[in-house]
Amino acid sequence: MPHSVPAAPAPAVAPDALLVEVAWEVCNQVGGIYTVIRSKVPATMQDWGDRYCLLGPYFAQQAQSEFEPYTEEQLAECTDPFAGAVRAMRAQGYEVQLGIWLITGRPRVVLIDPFQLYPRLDELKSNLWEHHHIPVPAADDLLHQVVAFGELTKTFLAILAAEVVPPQRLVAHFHEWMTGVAIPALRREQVPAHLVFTTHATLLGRYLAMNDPNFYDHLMQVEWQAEARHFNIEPAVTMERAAAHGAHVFTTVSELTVRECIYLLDRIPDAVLPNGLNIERFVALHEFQNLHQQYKTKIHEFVMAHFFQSYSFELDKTLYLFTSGRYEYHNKGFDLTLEALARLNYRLQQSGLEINVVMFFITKRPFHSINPQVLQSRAVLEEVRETCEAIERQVGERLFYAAAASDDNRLPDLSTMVDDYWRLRYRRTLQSWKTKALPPVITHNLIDDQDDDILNFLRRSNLVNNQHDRVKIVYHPDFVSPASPLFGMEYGQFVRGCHLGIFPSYYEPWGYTPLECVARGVPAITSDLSGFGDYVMQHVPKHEDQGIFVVERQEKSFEEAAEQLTDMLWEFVQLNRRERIMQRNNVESSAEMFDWKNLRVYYDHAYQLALERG
Ligand code: G6P
Ligand code: 1S3
Repeated sequence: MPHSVPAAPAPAVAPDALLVEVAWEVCNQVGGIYTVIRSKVPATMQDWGDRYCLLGPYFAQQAQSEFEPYTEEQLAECTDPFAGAVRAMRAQGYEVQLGIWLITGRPRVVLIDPFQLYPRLDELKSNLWEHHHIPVPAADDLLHQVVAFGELTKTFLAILAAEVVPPQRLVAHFHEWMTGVAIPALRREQVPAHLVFTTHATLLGRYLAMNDPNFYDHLMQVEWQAEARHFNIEPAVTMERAAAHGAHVFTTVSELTVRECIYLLDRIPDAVLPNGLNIERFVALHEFQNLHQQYKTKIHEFVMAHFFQSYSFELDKTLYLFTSGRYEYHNKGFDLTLEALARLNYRLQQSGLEINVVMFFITKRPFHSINPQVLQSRAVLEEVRETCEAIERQVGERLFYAAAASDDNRLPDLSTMVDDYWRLRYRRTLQSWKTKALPPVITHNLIDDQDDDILNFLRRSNLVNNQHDRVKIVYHPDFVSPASPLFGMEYGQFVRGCHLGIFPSYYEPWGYTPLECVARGVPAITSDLSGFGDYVMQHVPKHEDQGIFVVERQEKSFEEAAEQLTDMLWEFVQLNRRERIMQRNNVESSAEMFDWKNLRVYYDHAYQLALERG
């Protein structure tokens, strides 16, 4: 049975309130915040409907595919305050667009081009310094866009607030420092809006975690300004701090990030807003299991092309494991995953268990091209398939004729039914395909092959796809997409085709990747240093029975965590098919507790608090 969400029932958020959610990733996919905003829309619209609007920067190329602007007539006819504010802002000479974000829920969005304020950058930057002590250097384009967009956001909200007729009130919710820079100015100018600021990861926390192996032990002693200067991120960190301090309600995404906020931003968050997904479940349970089988078959095709050129193994006894995410070797726990895989390889070799594991690393690294050998192998395997299909057709037709014409009912020798042409072509194609070289551990030619941490680990530990290795590696330094000639599928389809996702992060404010597995009925490993894992530990009793496994890294050494992860993998590979199917059923049924329909309540609590405070 799915667990219920451990939150109090949603308070009725003031029905007279308007809500504007401001994020850099509205109609502009950069990373995890896009997923938060986009997936939350249907649940938010359900309650806020016409009282809800999103606000983001206008970047023509990104907006092109996701944004449908209102025509002049539509804008003129619209009677709500958002349209009123857009018209008023246009009347002041600004370029600002109102339209629909073409995603599930079809919310209204206002997009504003930051570049229009570039002529005023000097003035805006000197105001930021004078009023809020935020330094902005001369040549940093992202900071310039942020500063310009901050000013435009402030202008829009000030106009909108003026349109709001009491008792109607305005809540503005800002995500991340890039939009939060508007907050101090809104407070200074006493714009009557109730301000919520959410940080999804502190900037300094991310840098420190990447560079200090004992980040969590040292967190309490960090001198934020000295460290921010050290990493050359003082302006952005100052903006983040100003937003955190200026908001009526300050929030973050997990208990783990709360600690960072306290020590690096010097404000205790008022609330934690965990991330959810828009969980869409099939009416028939077997439907998602069928999809697993369907996409696993596509992964089989990749695996045959990649490995069988050198040697073969039984696909029916092969498990597909994967990890994915931004290339942060230590933060994302790639180091721990590799260590555990090497140990698993050894255990499998010793055990006599017949299972093989293929482990995929899906991440993004600069590369020259796909390795031509990998592409070539895929192409030749296609030719093998075509040859087999031609032979199948020929044998089929001849067998049919022979069957009809025969006067006994014995099956004729099928091999006599294949022409020499096809026999020769069959042999030649296979001959040209087979090789003695080992299957490459990486699918692309990296620009920096020598210093790549994943490759260096594989070389050091000789985990290089030897025939006797029971754990094989495929490092794919690019996103999986339907356009990719190797996989030719959506990331979500790839996830469905796999058996287990491995995400034992060292630093992860929330971490969507394991949740994306759970939503598709694929079991996942996370860690107690990821917001999601920490949430699961606290709120989901017996989560292992639901196929969600949490590696303990908070109190444990790397060595201990590696052994625990190895044990988890070892147990997983020993499950039989029936057990895996049952486990997937449990995983899928537990996904519901992470649906925004349940988790949105945390946001509403925060808005209620902002209305009480502002
Ligand atoms: C799904 C399908 C089954 C298939 C199974 C394979 O459950 O509905 O027909 O046998 O997947 O599971 P496995 O864990 O071996 O990939
Ligand atoms: C952040 O994105 P990231 O991958 O840079 O925000 C995400 C959404 O809240 C969160 O899931 C992730 O852990 C953070 O790191």
